[in-house]
Amino acid sequence: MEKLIITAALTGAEVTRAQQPNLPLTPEEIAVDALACYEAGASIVHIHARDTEGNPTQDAQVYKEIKDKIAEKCNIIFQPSTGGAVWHTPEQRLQPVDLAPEMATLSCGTCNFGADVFMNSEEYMEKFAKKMMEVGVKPEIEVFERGMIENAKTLVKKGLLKTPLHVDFVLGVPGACPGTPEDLMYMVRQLPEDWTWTVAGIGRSELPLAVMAIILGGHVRVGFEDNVYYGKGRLAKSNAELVERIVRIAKEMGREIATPDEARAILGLK
Ligand code: KMH
Ligand code: ZN
Repeated sequence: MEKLIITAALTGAEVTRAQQPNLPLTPEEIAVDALACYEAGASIVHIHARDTEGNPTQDAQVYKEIKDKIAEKCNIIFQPSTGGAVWHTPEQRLQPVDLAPEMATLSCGTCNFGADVFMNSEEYMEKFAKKMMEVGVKPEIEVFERGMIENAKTLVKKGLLKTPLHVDFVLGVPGACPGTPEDLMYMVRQLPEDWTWTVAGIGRSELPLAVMAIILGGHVRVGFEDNVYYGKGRLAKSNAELVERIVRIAKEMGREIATPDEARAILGLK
C-alpha cells in the first residue's frame, strides 16, 4: 500500500480562539504550527489566512507571507484554500493561486454549510480549474456531497482538469453529507481506480474516518479547521497532537508515513 499522506488543516476560516485557544492565526503562528506538524509527520499543510484582526482573508500578500515563512522552516507542501469563507467572492477566493503554489483546493459544487450556503457554480468551478491548469497548480478536489464527484468528472471531460485527480472527502459538515463509515465507503467507490483520495472528517467523525482511510489505502486530513477536540470534552493541545495520533495509529497498523517528497511523488507534483 502507498505510504500515508497526512494533511494538517491548521486554521480554517470558521474556528475561533474562543473555541480553540491554541488556534494559529498570524503568519508566524501558522508557520510555527506547520513546522510542528511537519516534525510530527504531516506532508501537506492546508492553509486559510487570517487578517490582523483574526478574520478570514484571501489576500494574496498574507498567503505569500505564510508561504515564505513556512518555506524557511521546512519543505512541507503548501496548499492554500480557494474555498475561503462562505462570504468571500469567487475572485477573492482565487487570489492565492497567483502565488503558483504546488497545490490548492478546488471545491466541486454547492452545498449547505451550517446556516450558510457554500457557493460553487459551474461557471466559477470552470474558472478556478482553468486558472489552476494555466498556473500549473495541482487541485485537491473538495467533495462535500456525492454529486461533486460527478462535477469533477465533468471538468475532466471538458478538458479543464487532468487525471488522475486527488480528492478530499469533507464529511460531516452540518447541512452536507454526514461523516459515517457508510458514506465514506460509498464515496470512495465512485472514484476511478487511479485517483487518490484523502478524508477530512468533521468533529467527532475525524478519527474514525481517518482510521478507515489508513485501512483502505486513502490518506488523512486532521487539524483545527475540521476538529478542535482530541476526545470527548478534551480540546486538542495543538494541531501537531492530532497529527501525532494518526502517525501512531498508522504505524501500529503497518502503514508507513510519506515524507513531503514522497507525497509529491504519489500526487504527481512537479
Ligand atoms: N471554509 C469553507 C467555506 C476549502 O478550504 O477549500 C470552505 C473550505 C474549503 O474550507
Ligand atoms: Zn479549508
